[in-house]
Amino acid sequence: MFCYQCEQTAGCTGCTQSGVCGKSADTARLQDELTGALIGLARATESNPATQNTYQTIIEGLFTTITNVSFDDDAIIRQIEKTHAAKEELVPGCGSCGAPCGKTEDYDMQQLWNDNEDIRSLKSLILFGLRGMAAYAYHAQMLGYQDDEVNDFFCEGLFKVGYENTMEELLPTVLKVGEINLKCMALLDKANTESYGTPTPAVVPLTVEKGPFIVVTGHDLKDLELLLEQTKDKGINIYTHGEMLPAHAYPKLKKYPHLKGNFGTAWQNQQKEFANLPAPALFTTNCLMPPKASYADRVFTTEVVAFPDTVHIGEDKDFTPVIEKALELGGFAEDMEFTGINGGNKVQTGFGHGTILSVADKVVEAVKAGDISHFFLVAGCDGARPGRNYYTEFVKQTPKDSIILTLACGKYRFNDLDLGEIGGLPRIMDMGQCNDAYGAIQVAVALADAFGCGVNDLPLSFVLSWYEQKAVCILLTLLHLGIKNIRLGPSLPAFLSPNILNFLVENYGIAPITTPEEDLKALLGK
Ligand code: FSO
Ligand code: SF4
Repeated sequence: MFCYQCEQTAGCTGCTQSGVCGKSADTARLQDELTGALIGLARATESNPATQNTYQTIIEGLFTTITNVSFDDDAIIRQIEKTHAAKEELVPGCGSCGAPCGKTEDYDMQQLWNDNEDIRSLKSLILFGLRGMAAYAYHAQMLGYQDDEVNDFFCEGLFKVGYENTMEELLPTVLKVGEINLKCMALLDKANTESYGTPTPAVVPLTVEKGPFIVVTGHDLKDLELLLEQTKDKGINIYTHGEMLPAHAYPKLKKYPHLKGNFGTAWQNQQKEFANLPAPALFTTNCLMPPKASYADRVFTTEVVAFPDTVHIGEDKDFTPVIEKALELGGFAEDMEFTGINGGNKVQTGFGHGTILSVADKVVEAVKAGDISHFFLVAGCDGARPGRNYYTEFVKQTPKDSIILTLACGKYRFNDLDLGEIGGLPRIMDMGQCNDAYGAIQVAVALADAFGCGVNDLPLSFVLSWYEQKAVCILLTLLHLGIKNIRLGPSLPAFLSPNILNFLVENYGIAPITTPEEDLKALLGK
């Protein structure tokens, strides 16, 4: 096997025996096969118009191959079959053609992994970016939102991964992933806010009340809504986990009185946090770690998330098995007070672009009056590798007159800290899930407009943490927008070849994180 798509890849170069994430060599091979089939399907759309089924199959297939989504070989095989069927729908009889033209065959991913390192690097950026973007497109689709340009670009991008071999073509496509991902995140933002209302600030307790409960993790708000509906008046409380925390800010979700609070921290702590939990956990997306035997019977998956021998909730979205498990386990006998990693007993969320921009005048005034000296976007994924406490220390050391905007699961490193307020706004503001990077971009652009300058001229620094492929598409969006001097950690992606890394350093000033002290000094220009 060969896989180097995430931050925890073996030896910082690539997993070759089995995945650090728990993915087996067989699963990795099947995921390559699936990707090769998707490239074949994308190629078939060159001369045959794609259908709704084509797009859906591509989006699902790409999402399936993201880190910590599917460990289930049977499910991946079904996805490969579905991809072949989608191609058959486009070009009937193609598979049994006596004079194969070679234009619709599955692509062999070994060609990519064994390619020249710069070509491989650019193609990896495109492929991994497309995988991340597919997750966002999938969530939007679940709420009934689609965009033709986004859908078509999945085909275009996959085609280039398979069949384009010049740096001149691949480099602009890398940036185009960022451009289209911005549209995709805008689509999901629209889908989320039109479906559930504009997020407003919410204080979320970390206490779990006595009695039966269900923990919901992942990014899919539709799944949470359906579960809230199905558990109404059943004496079961619902707690968010990981990337589901921002759900508490959406008016149409927080109206459910049994959506009580948040349990646990970021994904990499799940094996510890779920071990003794008297409740089931529902995974709506990544990041799923292989469940330990001690709690495997309490893990439920849905959508493309899958693990062998755990109960999967299918398209009918009948959560009865999860509900029955919650009632059977019964929850805690007494209220349990949990804390975040810094000892805080509550967290805040809901500072999306709607909220921040509604007080934009106040923010601009505070900057002009010298009450706010700097903004930091400290955002991205959490992970298991040592060194990620950099982000906790960084936030703790930021000047008292600075604001920290955050999003995605990396915030659990510091979101229970109380760093005080500036002009009635908390110094740490959680903008939402990783896809809400769209909101952070809106805020940055609005501030730049208000000050009559470019985003790079604002007193705003990007300090990002990455783990999996959604972080790749977001990074490409920031590059597409011309954002410079991003600090990236905890380590740089293994799929950046030295030449491609040089290109990013020279053109965008991307730099690896060092120490909080050094980076703060550099970013504040001291
Ligand atoms: Fe985290 Fe996992 Fe949102 Fe990712 S839970 S690591 S970037 O899936 O998607 O932030
Ligand atoms: Fe390794 Fe990450 Fe790939 Fe898993 S997803 S096999 S940990 S590189």
